Amino acid sequence: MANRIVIVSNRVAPVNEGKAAAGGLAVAVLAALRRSGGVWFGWSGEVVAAPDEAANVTESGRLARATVDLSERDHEEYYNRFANATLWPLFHYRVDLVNFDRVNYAGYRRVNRAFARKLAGLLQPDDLIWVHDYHLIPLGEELRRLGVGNRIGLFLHIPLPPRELLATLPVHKELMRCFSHFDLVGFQTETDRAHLLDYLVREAKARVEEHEGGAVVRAHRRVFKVEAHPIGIDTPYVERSAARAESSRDFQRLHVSLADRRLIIGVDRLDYSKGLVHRFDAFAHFLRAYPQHLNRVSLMQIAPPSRGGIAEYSEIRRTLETLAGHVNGEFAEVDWVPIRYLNRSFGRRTLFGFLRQAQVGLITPLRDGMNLVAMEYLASQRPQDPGVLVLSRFAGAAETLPDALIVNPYDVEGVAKTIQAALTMPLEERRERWQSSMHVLRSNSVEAWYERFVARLSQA
Ligand code: ADQ
Repeated sequence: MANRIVIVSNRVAPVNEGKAAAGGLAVAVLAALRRSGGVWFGWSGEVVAAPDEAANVTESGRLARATVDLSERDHEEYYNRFANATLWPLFHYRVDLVNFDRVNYAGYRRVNRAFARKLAGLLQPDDLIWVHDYHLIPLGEELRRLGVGNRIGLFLHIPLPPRELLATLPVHKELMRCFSHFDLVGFQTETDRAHLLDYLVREAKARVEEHEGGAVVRAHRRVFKVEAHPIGIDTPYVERSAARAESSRDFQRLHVSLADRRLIIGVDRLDYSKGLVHRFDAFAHFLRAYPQHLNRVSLMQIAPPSRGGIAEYSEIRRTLETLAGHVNGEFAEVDWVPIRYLNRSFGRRTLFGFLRQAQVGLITPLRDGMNLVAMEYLASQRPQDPGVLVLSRFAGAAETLPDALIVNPYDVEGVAKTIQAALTMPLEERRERWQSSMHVLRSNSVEAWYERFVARLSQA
């Protein structure tokens, strides 16, 4: 019989996900857990005065959701400060934005310890435990301390930077040692995988043996595997939804408002890692360099605000508002604005319908673990007349989608030139590039990714 799977992530998706607002990951995890039976453990999303000592477990069929609340202080130190204002910028190569403080690190460790304690009581001996992301890097070590001998895997959804950047973190040795307590550590790309190996070899005297599909590492008296497992999307679902969206009211509203003008689209959480300032600059440069597109092309940037409690996020929001205002002030005409900037979320189908109408998907993060929107853009296209993906070389997706037009987001002139190339690309070339990218997306769906990781973990 297959082992029971225990997924651990910072947030447990609400049960109603799988419908309109859900991300592909939540849908894939829920579907797989329902099939194999399993537990999804993590934060409920609630901040309370005194969190309960035990997890709150609700079962539906073979799937159990086990959630814990956080105290105000935990939420601030673990989530806002150490995870999102220390590890997030550091792992996205933004050493300049890191604000290290030992109090927050202690809070991060304390919450990981509490998660381990509350999870341990729910475990059965054969469970496969799969931990997700940077919030929970110490969880493996904390579970081992409690005597948990199960197989435990970690998948990092965000990048891992090179050793010299990691070493700027005062507690890098302690933090990085945590990786060795997992049996399998998975990354989005070969680049991230190589960064961990290089770090461990040079800082922890690790011995590494390369095998097909990954490395076996000996470090800190432990043996574990380090592999690249790029995530995918639910490709057929996105294709279907985008096609169905054509009859929706939002789709028609956008279509009518464009009035035969062409559309470039960007969709990102409002985050400094997504390269939005450079993107707006590049678009302004494009309008100056190719004035034939004035009043002919708009950029629609959808960017719902995230992490409002962190100063850098309010700052990037202000910067972008000012910048969009400048660009629109310089170029707008009575019947046209160059940048349509929307700070809000949309249902997934609506979003895919918007992506379908854009001749160019402009996805130019300065650093990104993978970037699912790049894939969703491709899967949303009309097969007979697909648009062109312009993709940052610094998104993990660039490793899996070489047939996109790959750009350096810091090179605003280069990006402007590539937008022009995308808008003027002949149909035949667009189709060829799109088909070969779709081949990749169809063969690496989010289900395939999930099954592959679980299979590798069960062999680890
Ligand atoms: P994110 O940084 O959140 O994910 P991304 O991969 O682009 O980035 O995923 C965002 C998801 O949210 C997409 O599915 C997108 O459709 C959806 N979304 C974004 N804006 C939306 C809006 N306005 N309305 C509705 N939906 C919206 C992290 C890492 C990534 C990695 C993923 C998965 O930072 O690099 O690809 O995890 O591993």
